[in-house]
Amino acid sequence: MIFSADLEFPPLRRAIRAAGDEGDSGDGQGQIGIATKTRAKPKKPSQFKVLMLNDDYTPMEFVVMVLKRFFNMDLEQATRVMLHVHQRGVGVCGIYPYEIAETKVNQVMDFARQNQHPLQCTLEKA
Ligand code: TYC
Repeated sequence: MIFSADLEFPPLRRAIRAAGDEGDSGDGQGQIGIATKTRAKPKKPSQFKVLMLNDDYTPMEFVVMVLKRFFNMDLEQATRVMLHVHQRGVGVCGIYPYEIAETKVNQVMDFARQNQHPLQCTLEKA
């Protein structure tokens, strides 16, 4: 069974389409059907963690700048998160609905690339 909330998550939507599962309208165009089932208990839109990964080359100051710029942290918060990532390998920058989390990841990756730093950022279901 596919609930409409599942279709808010683009990778799952793509997987359902690729699998030709029950979402397929059967017109052979790879189109998915409209989710018509309703939940007795509607779910909140699912949330995604934006994760920052450590590396050996990105300057600490750059990571702090990224956290301030894209995650609206102050200097103290940004420094704490940066040091956590530096010491533990990975850390949470924030938790958002999928589209916002994806936008943040793209903004960070673009900004790092423009500045020739290997900084990596990803998302994970909360
Ligand atoms: N490990 C980096 C250094 O020593 C700093 C760093 C911290 C890099 C956090 C990435 O997500 C990161 N310069």
